[in-house]
Amino acid sequence: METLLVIVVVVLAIAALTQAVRIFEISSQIKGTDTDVKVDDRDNNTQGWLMFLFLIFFFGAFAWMIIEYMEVTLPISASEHGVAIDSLWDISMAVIILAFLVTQPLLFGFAFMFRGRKSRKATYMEHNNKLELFWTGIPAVILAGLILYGLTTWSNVMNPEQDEEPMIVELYAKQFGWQARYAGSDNQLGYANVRLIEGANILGVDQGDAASANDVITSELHLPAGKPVKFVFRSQDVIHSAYMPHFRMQMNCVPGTQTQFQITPTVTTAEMRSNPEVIEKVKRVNALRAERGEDPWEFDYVLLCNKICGSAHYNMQMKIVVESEEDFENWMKDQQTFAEMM
Ligand SMILES: [Cu+2]
Repeated sequence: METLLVIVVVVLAIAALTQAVRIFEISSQIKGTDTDVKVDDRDNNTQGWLMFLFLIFFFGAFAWMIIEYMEVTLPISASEHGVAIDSLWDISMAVIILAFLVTQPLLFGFAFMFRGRKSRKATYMEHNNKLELFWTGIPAVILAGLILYGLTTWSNVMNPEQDEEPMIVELYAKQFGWQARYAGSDNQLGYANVRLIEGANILGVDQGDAASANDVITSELHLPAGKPVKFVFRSQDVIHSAYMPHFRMQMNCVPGTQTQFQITPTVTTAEMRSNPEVIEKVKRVNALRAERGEDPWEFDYVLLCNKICGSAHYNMQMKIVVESEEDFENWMKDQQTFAEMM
């Protein structure tokens, strides 16, 4: 709140100052006094050097940001398609950073090198087709390449090769939590509708549908590593967004319709916990938690909501456990089917 007030005060102060200058200019015009400031080489020098210093500050801030924040980025992708998403990200960032590193020294460097001087006269140039072609053509070709690459990646992610029948799991969103519904041994989800929600049947699963009897509803998401899983998303109330950062997956959950996303988890929770990057992250987080007297934290995959859906949105999450197929089967055996629950 305090920060907001400071920002408001600064913005208002700038606005007031701008208005004051305008009033001064208008009043001088009315009075007929000359407001043109005479610029000499000393002013040009000051401005030129300020441009140069800004360039150094800008690059320094850029370097600091990379050193300071690279360690809080996500660890390696825990899903098959995530590797392609990461390459797309890395290449896009490489192009953007390269453009930044080339254009900014040109912009501020030229402003410094060619700062005004009494002895120097600027060349008047009206138009140059070659230059226009150069600075329109190059970005157009690079952007078209990036867009094409992005579209191909997207299309491959959304239409994965079906060598194996994916396991069907429904992810059900409501303010403010998640529920998973496994399709059971028939791998077919029973029909469900928000109008059928009653008592313990919190997902509105149709008890009359034969496919619903062996569905399994859980509040923790367990996945076998190396097996494709197709998520079907439903929402009960508002638009939520199922976000699994470690698997590079996100899909909106929209009331009244179904959306879907297929992934293949590749790294088990235990393997990710022993990843050096994750070990470092856990150490850093736990050092901060210890300072506050909080219990240590252990790494877990999470499903988060990535749409601001209400007051407890920030805490709308579900634990994900990726394990061996055997461990998954054992866990599944302990779960109640929908028929047993009812
Ligand atoms: Cu939400």
